[in-house]
Amino acid sequence: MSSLCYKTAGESHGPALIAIIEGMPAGLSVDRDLINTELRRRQGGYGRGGRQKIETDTAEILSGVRRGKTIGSPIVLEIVNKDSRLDDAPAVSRPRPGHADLAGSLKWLTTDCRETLERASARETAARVAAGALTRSLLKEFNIEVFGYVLQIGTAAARVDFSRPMSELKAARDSGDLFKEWVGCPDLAAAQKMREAIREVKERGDTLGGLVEARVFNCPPGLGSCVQYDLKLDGRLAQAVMSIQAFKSVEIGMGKDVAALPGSNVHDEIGFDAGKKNSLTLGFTRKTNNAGGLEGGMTNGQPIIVRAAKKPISTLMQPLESVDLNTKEVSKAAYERSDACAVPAASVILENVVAFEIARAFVEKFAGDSMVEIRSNYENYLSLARKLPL
Ligand code: EPS
Repeated sequence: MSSLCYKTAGESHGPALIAIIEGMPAGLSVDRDLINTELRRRQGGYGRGGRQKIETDTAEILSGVRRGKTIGSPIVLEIVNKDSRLDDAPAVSRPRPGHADLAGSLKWLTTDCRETLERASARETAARVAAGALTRSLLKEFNIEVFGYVLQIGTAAARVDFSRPMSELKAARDSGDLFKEWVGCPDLAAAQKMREAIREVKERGDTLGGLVEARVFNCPPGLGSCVQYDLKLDGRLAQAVMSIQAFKSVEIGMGKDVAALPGSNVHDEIGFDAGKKNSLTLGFTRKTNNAGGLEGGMTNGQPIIVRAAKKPISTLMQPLESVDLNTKEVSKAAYERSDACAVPAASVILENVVAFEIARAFVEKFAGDSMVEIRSNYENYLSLARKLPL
């Protein structure tokens, strides 16, 4: 049995985007509507450009699923591009500062940035969202919930009370027309300020970034490992999240704020409540969750908290200074149709990228070829953990 992993393929204006997922256990009912709902959410958000009016992203399942259930073989998901014109797309010789244009042209020894930008484009995240959303069918079987949202756009910042019921938080986060006003923030007053901030930059022909956060609830302890650097779940999450197009930082829990505080204000004191022994915390209580659910690269039964910063989109309507790669003359960077702000979409991407990494660690810990085997290993582990000391 291979470990759970995926690759994507496809160019922004090629015929399709593809995700190939390996290592999904057999016998999992695949919720295709869930995948398509996530793809639709990724397309939305106030500040998106013209491309999303052309595309209606849906995933076709080309392999690995029979009668709605996985059969253990590789799963191929295909998202067809309606705006498919790769061979006809014009050459781009004036690299956009901040885009992959210049670095890619130097790497592949070309003066046509198109060769790089088509694959570097954030359109690829549709395939990543599809792969992540597929694993949510597995996570749902174990009641694991991932909630992604927008924490900040420009300087407009949200305050979110996570003691509110998840259904309320979701309803608030998802309020507003997906393609007109949605910003993906459950703090409605902050959401209004975010919309204003986006409108303002858009009018100036500029772009805006922000902060997105994902929280994972009902994750059992023991996922990830401290024994090797590449098994640490915080490290894996950081790699997966940092690789999302335009992301510039990743934090777990309290993140960079740990640097300024003494240990007594950072670490989460441990208690025990026998009445909670049957929960996923196994009865261990924490007064705070500054660690963001991960200690030593392993889950500790508390919610996992991952936060990331996305830079403003690098395609500007009022382009920055650049150099023509053919003439070496200074000139304004190229302008391609683009978004003024894609932070709401980034929260959906983060949510599903995090989901994939949690599912990967879950399948590793409770390894089995079928869902029946995985469930049995999961239940057996929890029953042993509740009996500690053995
Ligand atoms: C992108 C450029 C734009 C964005 C694209 C990312 O594409 P186009 O050139 O076709 O207008 O819309 O994002 C998506 C297409 C998407 O689905 O998220 C870029 O250069 O990164």
